[in-house]
Amino acid sequence: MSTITPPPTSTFWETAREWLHQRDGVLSRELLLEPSRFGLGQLPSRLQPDAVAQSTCGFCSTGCSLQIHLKNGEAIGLSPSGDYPVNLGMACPKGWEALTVLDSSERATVPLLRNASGQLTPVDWSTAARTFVDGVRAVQAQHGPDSFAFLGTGQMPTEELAFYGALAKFGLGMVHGDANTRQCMATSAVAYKQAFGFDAPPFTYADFEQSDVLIFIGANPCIAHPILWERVMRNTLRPEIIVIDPRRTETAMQATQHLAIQPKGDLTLLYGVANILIERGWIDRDFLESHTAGFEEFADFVRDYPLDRVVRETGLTATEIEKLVAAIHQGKAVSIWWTMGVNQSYQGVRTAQAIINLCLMTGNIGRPGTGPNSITGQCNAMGSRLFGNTSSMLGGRDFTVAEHRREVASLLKIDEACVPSRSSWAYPEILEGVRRGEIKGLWIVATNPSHSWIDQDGFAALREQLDFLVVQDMYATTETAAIADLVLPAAGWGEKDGTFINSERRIGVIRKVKRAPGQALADFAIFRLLAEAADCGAMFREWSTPEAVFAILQRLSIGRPCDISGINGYAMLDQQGGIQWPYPASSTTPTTERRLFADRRFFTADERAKFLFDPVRPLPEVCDAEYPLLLMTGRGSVAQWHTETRTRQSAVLRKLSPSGLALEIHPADAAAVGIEPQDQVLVTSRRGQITVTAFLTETVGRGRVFLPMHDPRVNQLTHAVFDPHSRQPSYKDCAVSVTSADRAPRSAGPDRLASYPSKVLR
Ligand SMILES: Nc1nc2c(c(=O)[nH]1)N[C@H]1C(S)=C(S)[C@@H](COP(=O)(O)OP(=O)(O)OC[C@H]3O[C@@H](n4cnc5c(=O)[nH]c(N)nc54)[C@H](O)[C@@H]3O)O[C@H]1N2
Ligand SMILES: Nc1nc2c(c(=O)[nH]1)N[C@H]1C(S)=C(S)[C@@H](COP(=O)(O)OP(=O)(O)OC[C@H]3O[C@@H](n4cnc5c(=O)[nH]c(N)nc54)[C@H](O)[C@@H]3O)O[C@H]1N2
Ligand code: SF4
Ligand SMILES: [Mo]
Repeated sequence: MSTITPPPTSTFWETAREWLHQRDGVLSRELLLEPSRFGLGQLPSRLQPDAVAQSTCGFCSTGCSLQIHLKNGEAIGLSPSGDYPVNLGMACPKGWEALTVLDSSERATVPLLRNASGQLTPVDWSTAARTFVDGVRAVQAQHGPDSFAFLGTGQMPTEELAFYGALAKFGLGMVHGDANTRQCMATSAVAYKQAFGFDAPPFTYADFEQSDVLIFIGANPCIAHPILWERVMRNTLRPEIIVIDPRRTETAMQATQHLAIQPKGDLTLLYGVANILIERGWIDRDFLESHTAGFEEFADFVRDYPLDRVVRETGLTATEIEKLVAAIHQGKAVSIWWTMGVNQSYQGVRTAQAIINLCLMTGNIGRPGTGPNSITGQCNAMGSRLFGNTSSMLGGRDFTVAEHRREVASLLKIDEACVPSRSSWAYPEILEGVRRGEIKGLWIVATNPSHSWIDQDGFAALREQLDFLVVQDMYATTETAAIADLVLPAAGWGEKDGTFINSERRIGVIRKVKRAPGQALADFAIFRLLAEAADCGAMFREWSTPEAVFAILQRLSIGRPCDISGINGYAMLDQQGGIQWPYPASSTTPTTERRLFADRRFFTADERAKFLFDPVRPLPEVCDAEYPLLLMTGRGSVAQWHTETRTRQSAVLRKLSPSGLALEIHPADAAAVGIEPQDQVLVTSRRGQITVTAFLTETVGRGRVFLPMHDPRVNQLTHAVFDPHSRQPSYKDCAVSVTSADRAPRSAGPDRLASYPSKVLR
């Protein structure tokens, strides 16, 4: 029997508990589509709200709007907004639980400083701020101004991200800073930037309903973006839905075609498909000639990818490939959607561009239901890409361009000398800098790399190299907070104001509907405090509230592709159900849905989209007799969020999650080494060894295994290899062996620091 204790705030919990008993924890579509049948969103009469606030969900990039029911200004429950153009009255379990996860004994409620005996002990905010500034200054004085770096996130409001990046670089003189979006969206950002001249995902969610052929590559939206999948289910065109994924995922099971491709076979497949389309003349010549560059070279190049090679290298049959080609040719509106199966790869950028190339060749761009469409991951990944001030400067500018530095300095009324003229190192380069002893201090905000970074033991070893590690998080118990010198307690979603930008470029407002616990402060307030302590408060005088910063960002966006100067404050965002960028001052009537490139003009100098390509590379770690299986990692269930600092706080989400860590392995591969269902097995890679439960399933395919990323041990196995253009980690392809835990020898484990050097393929 379940032991869920329903929080006293809404009837949802009673209902959910009942439902969980009946359904044994399986997510049901009815819950999403007909919440009222389950009594969701209805509060007991004693708790009737006296007001309602709209707030965009703080988990995934879908950007659902939630109605927060308030009593005396405090949240007492929530329900999905019915009239918001994104979720149309639906929310997944994480959204329903967004308030619950805030109440937890694991919250960071007071600043913590490591004392002489190595214990993290409470200090007041003024001591914390002084320690922070002294620590940064001491490292910079001893090792040079570049020796303190910062690592941020796609999970804070845009206003906070901009403040973080501006304070770190312009106020504190840091040069190197990156965000956890490197783990996630860097590939798409670079692919779009190179091909279109700007990091510009072109689609709008209505495209899910307007396509007659939808292709999902390396994406499992049933688990990772369930409300977007519901949008697909609303498509009335009887669409062809094609899923390209080595595993027969929840999404693949609902598709009309599933191509169970060999891991990392995508680039070969996409080149092969392009080759056939070109050979048969199934291309849009007019579009190619007027609006693109580099097609002829591309057509020459893909001749190296004939059908027999593609069959050999992808594990797919000629019939499967032909069927895919025919679907693309026959479709009136073909859209291709991708996420981490593409992005997290040593050749991710070229794979994403191979998708872009296919859409350009066939004229599937700028029209309803089309597009090469990268779905983002975290709630504000897009905000971090445009305004994070890390690898690109505010508004998608370039630190190395003098004119861009002048613009930003003059718009912010700061001395141009404060703006670094060098680009930042990317995340893996910053960690390489730590290994080499060039980076001696790190300020980590709203990310938990001790769990999530690739080759995590390598990351742990780097800790010893740092003089000063500051972690700013909602929870004091994260694996990264546990190794910090200073922990700054932060308010989370629901406890502060700001805006997020979702996958379809829609800017939505988040609202403070609860007080943060103890002395925790909004990251915004922390940045203001630290700016004052560092004597650069004057630089940020105008950055007084999130909405004031939104106005600054609007100013910074003028004339950029992401121009949002026409938005009239948060009130207009609320009234319109969010607004997609661009929305320049010249726009007068906001429309609910807008896509890019309807005018076929791209952001490159000649306004043409570029064909970009490179030969396919072999897997960096090939399976051999010692490590015969390829390990893929990814999302495990709809109820688990990354390192689970947030989702594990909810009894309902815990109940909806699998208990323990299970390895998906094909029954034939299991039988070959004598493994039975539910056996304890050792999974060993060249970097580490962990014990997990075997889950025998044919869905994973022969020769490969899968582990969900939500357990901190999984990244002890992964292999630190990166895409050369985006520097994104290749999380889904390392060689492992699987043996029975009773019989196999345990590995002693390598010397972590010696083995760390990251392998960026050139
Ligand atoms: N419940 C839940 N939802 C989430 C998140 C979460 O943690 N939990 N995280 C959010 C974030 S930040 C992100 S980035 C998204 C991620 O969303 P997704 O990208 O959909 O999730 P993943 O499971 O990482 O990877 C997707 C699929 O890639 C497949 N794959 C692996 N290797 C290959 C390959 O070589 N080729 C192909 N074609 N496919 C491959 C895997 O089998 C997997 O099914 O989810 C977001 N939504
Ligand atoms: N093996 C493997 N590893 C992976 C992946 C994979 O597929 N396989 N996926 C990668 C991807 S796509 C991603 S996006 C990353 C995610 O990796 P992480 O970013 O490390 O994961 P989260 O658990 O989301 O960590 C976010 C942290 O921010 C805190 N937080 C939340 N809101 C706030 C806030 O408003 N302020 C502050 N200060 N803190 C806040 C949370 O408590 C949490 O500790 O993992 C990557 N790692
Ligand atoms: S789909 Fe994403 S944005 Fe929507 S409720 Fe779930 S976690 Fe929140
Ligand atoms: Mo992500």
